[in-house]
Amino acid sequence: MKKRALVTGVTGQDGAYLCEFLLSKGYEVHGIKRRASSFNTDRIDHLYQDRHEKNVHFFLHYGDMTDSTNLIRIIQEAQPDEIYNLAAQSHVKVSFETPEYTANSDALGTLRLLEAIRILGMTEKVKFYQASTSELYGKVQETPQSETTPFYPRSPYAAAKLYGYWITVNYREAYNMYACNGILFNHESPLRGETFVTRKITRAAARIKLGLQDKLYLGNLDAKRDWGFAGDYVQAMWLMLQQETPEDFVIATGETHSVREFVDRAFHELNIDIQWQGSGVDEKGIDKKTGRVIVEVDPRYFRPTEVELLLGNPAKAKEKLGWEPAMTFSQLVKMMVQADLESAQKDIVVEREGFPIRNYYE
Ligand code: NDP
Ligand code: GDR
Repeated sequence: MKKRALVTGVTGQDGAYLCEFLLSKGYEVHGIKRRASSFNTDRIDHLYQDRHEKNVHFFLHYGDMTDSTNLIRIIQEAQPDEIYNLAAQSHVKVSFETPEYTANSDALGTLRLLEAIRILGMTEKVKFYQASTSELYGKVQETPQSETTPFYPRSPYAAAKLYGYWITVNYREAYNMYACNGILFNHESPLRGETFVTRKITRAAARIKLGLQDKLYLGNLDAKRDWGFAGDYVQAMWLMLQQETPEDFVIATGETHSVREFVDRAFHELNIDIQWQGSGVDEKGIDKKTGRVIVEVDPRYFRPTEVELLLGNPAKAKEKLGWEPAMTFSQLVKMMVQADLESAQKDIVVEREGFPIRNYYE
């Protein structure tokens, strides 16, 4: 019998990489996608199979983390062996603007899934993965951060994810469920949402190089993150559900870099070297060759409370899961810049043919 997996957040970055990985392992994969007024499946279109074909292994269901009855029905229909809860309002800055919705989908959404499993009497059959996050560490208590580092959330997103973390632990202890938290540090890819800082930088660098954009506006350049590759990280999610006993794991690279360093590296890939001038809100990045200001700070992107430094210790994952990141920081930046360069080149062709291109950036 094929193993069955249900993935929430299937249309997101991790959903796409995880589904591809599970399908390559021979799983039947069910994904939950939200109804939208236009197609929202760009990242998984290559996996799509028409239900009228034979041997279909990939199924999409309409659903939402705020709708319990819908989640119960989908789990009942799909009869999964493994559930990966990736769905979330995942943007930290946006969570300050939509705190209640973020709590509803990220915190209560996790509870709804766990309760659905319990209501359906599937606590012994289903293994559950919760997409927990390094944002839980928030205000620095110690570095590197490990499974035993205390949490101190610094945003409505992180506070909602803290609930998701503990309710997963609670259902494991109360009902003997196989439920795990993957405490994943930032992971990126060419599929990363365009408003997260890495993708915003690589997209802007490519567009500035090709003359489609003048300037890149950023917030806190001093923030430091432990950035890995999403394709490596989804493998760790799966490994967590293949162990004898359910446990929580930190997944990280063990290296940290500032936003400024990411900017330097991304532009350098395109033969643009940056000279930094000024400090704080007056800091500017100047193209050494042309003297043009190409990066500016806009305080609009500052957060009311910031997470200054994330650096993970993935030793437990290495020891117990045999997991290690395969892609280095510089390979990741290069891969993202190349993908955005190709996409900007396509935009130029489209524009040349008289069609408008998307100039939106936040
Ligand atoms: P994305 O933002 O790319 O994807 C989020 C997914 O959740 C999308 O498919 C989105 O649908 C869906 N979603 C949002 N709200 C709802 C809802 N109410 N009901 C159903 N689906 C919903 O995130 P990532 O792929 O980057 O991250 C996956 C998970 O891992 C998230 O939970 C995130 O918080 C967490 N995480 C991510 C890290 C990272 O660095 N990427 C690090 C640690 C944790 P739609 O496409 O329609 O918007
Ligand atoms: P993060 O990712 O908040 O770590 O959450 P993001 O890329 O949004 O920010 C990283 C750091 O960069 C700083 N920054 C900016 N961020 C954005 N988005 N836009 C800017 O213009 C900008 N300028 C500076 C931020 O202040 C921050 O310090 C991501 C999400 O995927 C979460 O869902 C996940 O849980 C964590 O990673 C781990």
